[in-house]
Amino acid sequence: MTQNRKRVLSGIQPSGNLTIGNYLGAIKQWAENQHRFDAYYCVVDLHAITVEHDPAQLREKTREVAAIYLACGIDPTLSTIFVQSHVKAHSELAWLLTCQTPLGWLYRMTQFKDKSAKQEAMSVSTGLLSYPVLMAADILLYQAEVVPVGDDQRQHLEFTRDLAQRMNHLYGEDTFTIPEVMIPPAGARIMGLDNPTAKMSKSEAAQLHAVYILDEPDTIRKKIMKSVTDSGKEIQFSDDPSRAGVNNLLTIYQAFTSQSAEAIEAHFSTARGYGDLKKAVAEAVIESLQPIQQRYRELTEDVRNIDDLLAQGAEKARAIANRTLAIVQERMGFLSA
Ligand code: AQP
Repeated sequence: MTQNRKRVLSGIQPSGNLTIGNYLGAIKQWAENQHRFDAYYCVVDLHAITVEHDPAQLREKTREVAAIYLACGIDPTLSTIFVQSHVKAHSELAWLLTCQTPLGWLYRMTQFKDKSAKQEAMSVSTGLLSYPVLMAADILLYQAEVVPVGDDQRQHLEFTRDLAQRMNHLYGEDTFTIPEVMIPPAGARIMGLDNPTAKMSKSEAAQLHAVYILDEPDTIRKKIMKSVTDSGKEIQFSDDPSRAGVNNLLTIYQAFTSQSAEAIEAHFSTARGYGDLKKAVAEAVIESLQPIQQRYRELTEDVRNIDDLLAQGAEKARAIANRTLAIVQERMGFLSA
């Protein structure tokens, strides 16, 4: 059965509480499309140590992210869910690819520039710079044809394609499948509620920055009611940066309700102001997250089930990843063990 379906791979770092950005940009489209694909979804824990991290929190968040995948509807009978570090081939292929990656390609990456700018220059880890190489290894190991991600990962996907092409040129055109990016039609870039010109991120510490998937309804209401808008009152989609707050709220509403932009603008044309918009957005978010949160609570009553699923997922992933790694090692000139 799986032979006819395209292979997809994607993952999220357990680097904090998952946001509605992570849900709308990534997990929602994974769940919606899993029937169409031979799908592999991993918790990319090795990526989470590219910035300062707490070991106990990493352990806790790795399991939490896996439970959120399941709670959001990723069905382990259709999709393979696993933890990146459980499949050693990710680290091994990453080294082989690192040695073929020009430094200039890495210095160009926007995410590296943004994240390194927030740290003391001398304490920025080499891992943060080579993050895209590990991400390329994640994807290429599975010969993934499609990678469903949010808009911020577009550049890393381009990097992966360039690196795969370089490897194919050096070691044979059939070494790696060249993956395509898949970006959702709505919710591909959710912005911070406190600063609608910056992407909503799970690692951003400000209290009013993000709505988390596991936030209580009252917290969601509070955060959305306090979100930054502007001094106008028109409730319309807009790419004018001064109207980014309202545009972001409308985008969140659209992604959660699946209505067209025209229907949404018509719906809010009689609203009395941004207060009405915020209330409606908060209720749409709360209503959509409620069944996910309920399922999450049930799933985490016994974490052994989650650990068992992750062990099965890793075993299945390992078989594919090791096959690709062996081919690359052989083509690069390593003696087989
Ligand atoms: N704001 C967002 N809007 C839409 N999609 C988003 N994604 C992240 N933020 C948004 C998508 O979620 C997946 C998570 O990727 P990641 O955890 O590997 O890293 P990231 O893209 O850097 O996400 P964060 O939340 O900003 O994490 P931190 O703060 O740890 O760096 C990807 O598919 C991403 O596109």
